[in-house]
Amino acid sequence: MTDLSMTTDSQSQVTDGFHLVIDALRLNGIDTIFGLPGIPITDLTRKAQAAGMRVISFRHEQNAGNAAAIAGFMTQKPGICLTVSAPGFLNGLTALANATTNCFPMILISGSSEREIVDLQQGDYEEMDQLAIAKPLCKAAFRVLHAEDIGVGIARAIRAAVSGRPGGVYLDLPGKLFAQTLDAAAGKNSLIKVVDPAPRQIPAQDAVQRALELLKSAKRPLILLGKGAAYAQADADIRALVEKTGIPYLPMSMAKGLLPDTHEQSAAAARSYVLPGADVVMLIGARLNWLLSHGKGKTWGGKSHKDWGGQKFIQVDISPQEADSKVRIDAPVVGDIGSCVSALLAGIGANWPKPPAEWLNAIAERKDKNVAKMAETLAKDPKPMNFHSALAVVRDIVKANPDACLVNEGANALDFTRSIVDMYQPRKRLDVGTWGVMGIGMGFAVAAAVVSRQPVIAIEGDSAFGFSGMEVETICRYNLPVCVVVFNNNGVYRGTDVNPSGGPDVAPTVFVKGARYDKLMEAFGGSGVHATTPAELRKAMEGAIRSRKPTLINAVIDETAGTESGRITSLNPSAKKK
Ligand SMILES: Cc1ncc(C[n+]2csc(CCOP(=O)(O)OP(=O)(O)O)c2C)c(N)n1
Ligand SMILES: [Mg+2]
Repeated sequence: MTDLSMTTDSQSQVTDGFHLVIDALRLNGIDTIFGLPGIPITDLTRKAQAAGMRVISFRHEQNAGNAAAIAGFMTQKPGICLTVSAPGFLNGLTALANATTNCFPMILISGSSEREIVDLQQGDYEEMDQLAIAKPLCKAAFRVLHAEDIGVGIARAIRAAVSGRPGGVYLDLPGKLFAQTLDAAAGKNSLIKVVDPAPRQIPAQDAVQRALELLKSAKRPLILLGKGAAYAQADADIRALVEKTGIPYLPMSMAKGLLPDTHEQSAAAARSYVLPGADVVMLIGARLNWLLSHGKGKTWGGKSHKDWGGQKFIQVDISPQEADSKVRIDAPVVGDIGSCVSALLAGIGANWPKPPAEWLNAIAERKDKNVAKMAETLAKDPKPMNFHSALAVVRDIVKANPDACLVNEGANALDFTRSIVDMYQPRKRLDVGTWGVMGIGMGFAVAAAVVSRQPVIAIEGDSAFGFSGMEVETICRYNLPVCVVVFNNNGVYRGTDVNPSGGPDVAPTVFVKGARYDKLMEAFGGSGVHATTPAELRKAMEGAIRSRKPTLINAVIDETAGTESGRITSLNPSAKKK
């Protein structure tokens, strides 16, 4: 329950902008701020901490923003990122845009400079028209000019972030606002405790019926679970829907673990068979974006890259505008995922016919073959260690610690981890999402540890890690149970490229060879381990989970083992002219 007491002490007759912001957040059950102090918000961080909020201070705003975004995904409450004006704001903006793209609810609260000077472009300290710049990159953007409007401003930001399709919201708080005073009682009255911030959206009954009829007609049905399904926290109903229909399913990356990846209906190990093979596909909180080849082309059995594969689609989504955005959707079901799934579940009743055995057997056959092939690869012990032999270890550790969150970024380090490491619980796999953005690693790891209080394992490409690596200090400072494993293959994709000109600079994809990322962690009092074999990696990971001590393992990976762009080589243009 939210503590309704105000930070303004009862004796004083006035409150101010600082206290009203804090009170408004607390009134709405927000207890954590991820940010980076400086003018004009330093005192806000201080006073928030004094009021009992958790204030997690980062080394770069982008990481604070990513932390806020993933906290939003994990909790359905908007994650708060707090930054200073212009440069701090811009540093946080990438995370805000990424959150919006991924439908993570977050609010970027940024201090800003004097409106009168900014608007006349007279050169204020950190002058920037932040509201205008944020607008196209988020779901909504607001500015509060008067202390008595802080309550409304925060309420609007919360509603915009979590209602409908969640996303990023920008809230601009000019420096002058914080010192404005208000009668304490009037201030308290001006705050709003948002009632029902993310109202359920019940799907129309005829839409549900249409979807069920189409699903029933299928000979080769498939369910696709997206990140939206994971976000919905409708885990039991989603599992019941999958199990009662008996339909094979594919989890998108961050939906892994919604049902355990070892579930017999998972078709993940037969993805390239089920996508072109299915005749009716039910998308639940999954968009037909590039990650699903836009629902057409060869991935789906189409003749060429833009051709429809012949599937009929049911799309369960909170946004009515999602349907038909890439291919025809025969049965859109619009509503919040929880309400839609429970309506579908009610509609299927007890005697839903299982899909034809021919389809299920064909999938099982492919799965078995692929799983056996993978087991063979994972059992090898090559020297040097490669992605597979290292990930065989990570797979065991995650299996033994299903409560742990798994943060993951990189190219090969991402793709191999996604396909090799099984997840067992919902919302435990946190990764690069819709954009495939590098740099989420340490921000996500910090937030995952703070929010879940469980151990966090971050599997990081050495390039990916570099984007947020300085936050190992943050991890040590807050003594978080984070085990970072840097898959060190000396570069982006591989460490083997050479400068084609023969000049002294190394190739653009290559880093310092044999770098010791473990020493970075040691610099701040954490534990650093240099691991060159699966046995060393296993021992170090087990030790990190057991001790809950901040740990960074420099896992040396064969520099020849990766492929360019990992699994998405086909999206990578390369010069035709040699
Ligand atoms: C912000 C951002 N910048 C650049 C990229 C392009 N990019 C994709 S993967 C990657 C790094 C891959 O190298 P690494 O993390 O070491 O993974 P590896 O394939 O070597 O395991 C880069 C730079 C990106 N996705 N996001
Ligand atoms: Mg690398």
